[in-house]
Amino acid sequence: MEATIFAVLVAAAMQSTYATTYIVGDSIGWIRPADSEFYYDWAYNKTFFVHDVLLFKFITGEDDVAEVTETVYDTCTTNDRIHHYEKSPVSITLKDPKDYYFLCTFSDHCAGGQKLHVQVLNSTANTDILGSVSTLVPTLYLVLFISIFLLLLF
Ligand SMILES: [Cu+2]
Repeated sequence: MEATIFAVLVAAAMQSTYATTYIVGDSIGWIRPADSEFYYDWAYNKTFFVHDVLLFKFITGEDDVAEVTETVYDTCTTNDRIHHYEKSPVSITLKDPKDYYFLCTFSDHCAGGQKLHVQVLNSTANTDILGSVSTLVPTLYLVLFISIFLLLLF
């Protein structure tokens, strides 16, 4: 029994080391924002790595998600899509270390700022200070879990 709990805790700790799920716009979700810079600001202080997940939450039929090229993102040419997702919620795993561009294809939503650009970094290349800190925190959790486990055992 303890071994099972331990395995689950370790799996949870390992998971947090390798992937983060971001709810796009946090509590605001994915809508035409009041402030056209809203999604730019939302992404600005975040560092995205390969395997992270973007979760777009919106009302199906009122908004949607299209993955597009940089040019389309800049110009809001909303009929030119790489991928198109219409049913909320939309979960997108950032599989490649590259720039991803998303927008909403409904009327003037993109022009109003309902668009998102994220730069995704290779998770094995996060050797900078920020990367070291973000992998250190889950490791501390893992050490904590192991300590609790050993306390329960003996
Ligand atoms: Cu929209």
